[in-house]
Amino acid sequence: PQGAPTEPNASQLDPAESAGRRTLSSSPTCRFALPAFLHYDARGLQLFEQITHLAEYYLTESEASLLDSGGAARAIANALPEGALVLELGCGSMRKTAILLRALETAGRERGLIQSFQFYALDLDRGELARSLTALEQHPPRTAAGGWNHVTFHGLVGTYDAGLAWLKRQDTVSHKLVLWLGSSLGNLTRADASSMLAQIRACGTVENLSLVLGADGRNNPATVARAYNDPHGVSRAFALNLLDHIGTHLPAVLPRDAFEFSPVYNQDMGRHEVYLRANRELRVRSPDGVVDVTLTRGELVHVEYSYKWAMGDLFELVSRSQWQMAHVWTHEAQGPVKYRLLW
Ligand code: AVJ
Repeated sequence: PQGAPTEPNASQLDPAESAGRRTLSSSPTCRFALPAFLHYDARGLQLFEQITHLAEYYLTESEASLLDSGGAARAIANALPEGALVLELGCGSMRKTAILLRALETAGRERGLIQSFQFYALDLDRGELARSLTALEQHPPRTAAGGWNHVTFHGLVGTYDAGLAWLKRQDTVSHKLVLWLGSSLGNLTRADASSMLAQIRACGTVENLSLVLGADGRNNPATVARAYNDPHGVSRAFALNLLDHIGTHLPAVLPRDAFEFSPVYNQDMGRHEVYLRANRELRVRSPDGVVDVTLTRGELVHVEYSYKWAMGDLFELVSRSQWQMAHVWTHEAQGPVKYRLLW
């Protein structure tokens, strides 16, 4: 009767709103959600790669600098047993992974290792994976005469579950190192992150399995909001691409022109949230009739969480899922912005 507020919880809008970046202290009500992995078809991977080059998206650069000048890549490469299997979950373009792979190549040469490190890159799109792996293989470190001598490359197409089931079966290797970089764990709720770490833990023993985990900190809300809603519109295109991706499987079920990009940083929960907002009333029916719902005008469909982790919560997460932390590298170059690598 008084007219619906244009924004959920509009009274709780943060001052960052004045800069066009919304932050809220509680999540809007939402009846529908789609899994975040739907972002990552070939186009989605390319758009995400573009995001990682944006100055606003501070995560990639923070992690790269921990691996590189922070010395993480070198420390890990020096400690990794000869012939070890390295599996990267959700490898993307592997721009940061390349830093570690170059360190492995160098360590292999310096240590005079005979057996190569076996690098397995796991991601969802076969074409993008092949392209990224080929590009990486064609760029060995300058110090490696005649190409990569100490790293062998392999691709795996599939989900985390499939990749981890495969990893568990690899029981003849000297060591298994799992890379879960780029704050990918942020897409999982805190409870699911804990299950996922336990699931990785179950792929080996305390002696033969280790993990490198990249996690974004609970940074300044306006900084986070800008990272996920850049003025160039790449973040928006990345979110809306999910509709195109669904459209290739389910044509016209979720028409792209019926939705707007609606990102928000939820400061209390320490997570960025992305919704797609229906700009008109919309009946959504799957071809098999199993799904048949009507979205109201303005209704939100949740498509992504990006959780931010405070150090204390990370410690708790790690120990709850039966891991022991050997090292933490923290990036704090841009004042309050924190990003961590755990090993
Ligand atoms: C690839 C899941 C780590 O959540 O920060 C970037 C994806 N979404 N901008 C993130 C993403 C919007 C990214 N992860």
